[in-house]
Amino acid sequence: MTETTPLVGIIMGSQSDWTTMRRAGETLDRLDIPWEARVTSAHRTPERLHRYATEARDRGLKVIIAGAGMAAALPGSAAAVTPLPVLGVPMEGSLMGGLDALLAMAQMPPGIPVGTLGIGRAGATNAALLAAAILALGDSAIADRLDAFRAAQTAAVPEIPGEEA
Ligand code: RP5
Repeated sequence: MTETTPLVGIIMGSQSDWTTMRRAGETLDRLDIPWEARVTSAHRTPERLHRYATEARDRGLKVIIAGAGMAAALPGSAAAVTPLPVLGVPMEGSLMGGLDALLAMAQMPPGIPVGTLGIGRAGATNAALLAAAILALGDSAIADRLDAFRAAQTAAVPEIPGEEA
């Protein structure tokens, strides 16, 4: 396995999800964690999704981050066929503002969990940080980088509020 073998697979139900899901990739980049991204819809490209999820572990992936909106079956469908941890990110672009996708992801039947994050960009960022925390359990270099990320984040918070930029 080379250093650049992806450890995290970022999948999404549509190209339209990428504007949000790219936050996950950007966050993983800050932690120097290799990742890949694919559009794999549970409804529109079910065979592509099934192939991706069933092959994921053997390809060296450790965590899957799945972003989807509306019916949002993607993370649950992936979780059904891979033993890897699947983190779901609900997309905000629906009549219900993403609440529909949030509930669809969170309300998995017992036996097939999806670790569901918040709606939209915050959820995509936090999915990447949670993936990093999972990877850090078995990789001290990632653990060190995650510690440094959090320390820098803490240092960047002013104690006394200033004027808005
Ligand atoms: C879901 O339907 C996708 O994840 C996306 O959030 C939503 C709308 O898809 P598009 O019509 O924009 O392709 O499957």
